[in-house]
Amino acid sequence: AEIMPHWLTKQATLSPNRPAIEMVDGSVITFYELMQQSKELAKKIANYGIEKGSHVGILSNNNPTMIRLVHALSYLGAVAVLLNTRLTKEELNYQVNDAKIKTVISQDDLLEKANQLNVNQLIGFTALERENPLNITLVTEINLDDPFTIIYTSGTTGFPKGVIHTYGNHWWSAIGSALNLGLSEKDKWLAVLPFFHVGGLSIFFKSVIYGMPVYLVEKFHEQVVLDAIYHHGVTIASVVTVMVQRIMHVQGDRPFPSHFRCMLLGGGPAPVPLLEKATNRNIPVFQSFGMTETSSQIVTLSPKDAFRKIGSAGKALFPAQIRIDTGIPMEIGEIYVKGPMVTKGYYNNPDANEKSFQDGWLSTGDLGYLDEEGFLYVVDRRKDLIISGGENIYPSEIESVLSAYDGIREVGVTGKPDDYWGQVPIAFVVSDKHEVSEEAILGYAKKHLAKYKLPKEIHFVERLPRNASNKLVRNQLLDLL
Ligand code: S0N
Ligand code: AMP
Ligand code: MG
Ligand code: MG
Repeated sequence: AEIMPHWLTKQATLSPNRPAIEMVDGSVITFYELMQQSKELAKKIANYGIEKGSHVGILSNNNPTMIRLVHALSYLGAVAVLLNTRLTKEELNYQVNDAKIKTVISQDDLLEKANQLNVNQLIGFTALERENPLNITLVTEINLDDPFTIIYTSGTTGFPKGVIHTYGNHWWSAIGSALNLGLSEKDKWLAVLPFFHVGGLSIFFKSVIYGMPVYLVEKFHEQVVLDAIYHHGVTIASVVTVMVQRIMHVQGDRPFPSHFRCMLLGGGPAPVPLLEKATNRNIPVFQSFGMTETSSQIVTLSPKDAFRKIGSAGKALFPAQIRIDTGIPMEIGEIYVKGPMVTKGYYNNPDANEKSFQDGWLSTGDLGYLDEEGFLYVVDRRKDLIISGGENIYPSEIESVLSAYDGIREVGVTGKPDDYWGQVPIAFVVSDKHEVSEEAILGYAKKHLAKYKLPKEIHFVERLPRNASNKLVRNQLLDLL
């Protein structure tokens, strides 16, 4: 086992007075304060019987307490299961049950939703703060093989899978990123992506490992991001495509200050016209390919290659490898990845683990090719996956909800290109005997599905495209329009 000192404790001794977290209201938390606050919180959480190996659900939108909580759980050796706050109680309960979560800690504003979860203990942030700290011994060393976080990612079958990240996965993700992007004394990383996804969360592990301040934004707003870049010294920002579009729209012709050196773009495909516009405007967009399973970026394209290789996601980070199953340059095949930032597996899911790993390589399900110089081009996503504004949706999740609705005989869902979100889900319905209305279907669906998964259009059709074995052919659905 590989043992190292607890990251936050270490950084608090190396750079106690350096800002760890800066907030929009001007307040600052230093590394020493972050350590003290996280340890204090750990001792309060210990009142609830949380100990090494416990799975604790966190239901929170972006805020500093959420980050203290993740560090606090590491001081107990417990595992943080990050829950997507956009999900319905039904979707959350699937994850709560699957991850065997007994305790959820929730932001006060989300307690109404959290109250509907099947857990033994529900603790609000304020209630937790009011506890007396227990006098217990906290973790001083990290074992890189131990699990640290679990984040669910949607699966083809319609059921999400819990991706386990060890400390080692996060460590190597942070190291691989620094070896690729470089690291400067002046760096300050903008955290505006949701922290319940790995792209947002990983920024805070980079922060403690590098000794780098994070500028924490609780809710995405174009102007707040622009202010952070122009006036608060942000040098790197992690974003998804819709954020870049919205930022560029409000930015207008003003060039970015020269200290802003990297806009790390991930979470889905980037339209080539957007990349061209960014290149022409000197906006330092680094395209990347990554997934929950790879603990954030695993392939990245630097702006120096951006023009020459427009549309490519770049090359594998130093500790990582990519391979296309055909093995032939320019030939499209499935993308395989390997490296110490890649998850060792899904929680409690031997079937998925069996299917996804071959000789240490993770099969991504995505299709792409490598050019002669080894640059990756992603050409198509894993089976039927729809990505709307960086949130993933599988048609089967929507189909199984809608097909249970009285009056719907058959349903097929697919992604439709959308200028704003990239893609949105739309549904094709063969209705049963009596008439069903779009309103009624949506009213029903929203009880079961997160808002971003609700079909943006419902088309009533006579029949669905099916193949010889009567299987739905989703990629022919758009032809019905
Ligand atoms: C784009 C965001 C910010 C939009 O949310 P916004 O504007 O805050 O909306 P709300 O005010 O909450 O709601 C307004 C209405 O919009 C609907 N809505 C919200 N989001 C979506 C959506 N995605 N699709 C469709 N509809 C949406 C709301 O429902 C509401 O509707 P009404 O008005 O009807 O009530 C937000 O969506 C967002 O934050 N997206 C990003 C999610 C994300 O983080 N994705 C990445 C996940 N992947 C990874 O983490 C792995 C890759 C990775 O690590 C990475 C990714 C990016 C960058 C870097 C990295 C890296 O490698 O480090
Ligand atoms: P998630 O685990 O939710 O972050 O989703 C990861 C998925 O997003 C990948 O499996 C791809 O399907 C897609 N994706 C990520 N990066 C890119 C990219 N550069 N181009 C196309 N698709 C991408
Ligand atoms: Mg995604
Ligand atoms: Mg998802």
